[in-house]
Amino acid sequence: MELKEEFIEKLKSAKSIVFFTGAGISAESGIPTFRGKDGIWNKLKPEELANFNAFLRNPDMVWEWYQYRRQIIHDTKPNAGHFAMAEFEKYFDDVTVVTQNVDNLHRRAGSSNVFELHGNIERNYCIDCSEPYYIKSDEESLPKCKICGGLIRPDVVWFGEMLPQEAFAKSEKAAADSDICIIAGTSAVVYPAAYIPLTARDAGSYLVEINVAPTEISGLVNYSVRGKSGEVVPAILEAVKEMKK
Ligand code: BJW
Ligand code: ZN
Repeated sequence: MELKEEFIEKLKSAKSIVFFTGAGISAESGIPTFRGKDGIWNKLKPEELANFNAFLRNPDMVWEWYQYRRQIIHDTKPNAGHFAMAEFEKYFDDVTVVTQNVDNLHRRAGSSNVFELHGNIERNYCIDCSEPYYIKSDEESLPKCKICGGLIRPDVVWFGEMLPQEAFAKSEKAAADSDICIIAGTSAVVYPAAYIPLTARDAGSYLVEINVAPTEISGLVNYSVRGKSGEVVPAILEAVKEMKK
């Protein structure tokens, strides 16, 4: 794959790389995206599932939806895009993955510096006393807290909820300090997460977008690559290996 010469030059001098990822990076692992052609929200409404009031109105339905998604995630593996991002750590001083995904696939692929802005579907906690709760299987029906009897919810960030503040602050810093910010597989419409690449850009970082379709951010990046992240990220890694020989 032919990469833009300007990007190759940036890669040669870069010390710090930030990957900002979304659901599209996991699409090739078989996990559906939210929006777009095959997005789950073409069929299900986010406001009926991804907010706290929806959970209170119908906790069993929301829980069942998360259990269904956990099953898909457990049965899948990271793909070439996740693995290639993890391998960047061999070639650059600072590599940070800032992800909106809750699927844990970056860590499973070996990335060591991962900030999860929208939580992690493998964790749960009590809505009343915040006690963490570990589910035994993807089939378990909605559990109650052993301490206070409260409802157990997934540890993900729903609409109207705050993002984990420390992870967000560290992501902003990594973005501001980065030489290159690679935005992969996100529609970049959900805020405040979508501020991360903008923070990088304002601080002078070189922005590269990898997506199968144009997005909100395409007009703002230095280099837009149309393609699957599972193919484009490994191609960039190959170029890096070549130049570091
Ligand atoms: C491929 C590919 C391949 C496919 N290769 N590419 C400012 C302006 C407007 C609105 C707001 C604003 N600030 C806040 C808001 C409100 C709201 C928001 O952003 N709404 C907009 C949608 C309008 N934000 C919030 O509510 C946030 N909280 C907040 O603001 O709190 C404020 C507050 C203040 C004070 C007190 C309290 C609160 C929280 C947002 C939480 C988002 N949560 C979700 C669900 C997580 C749990 C779960 O998984 O169930 O996070 S929503 C969903 O969208 C999920 C994702 O992480 C997120 C982003 O989606 P993503 O990853 O970009 O996926 P897609 O599907 O959109 O895109 C996939 C892309 O991949 C596409 O572009 C494809 O083309 C591409 N693709 N295959 C490469 N192989
Ligand atoms: Zn409790």
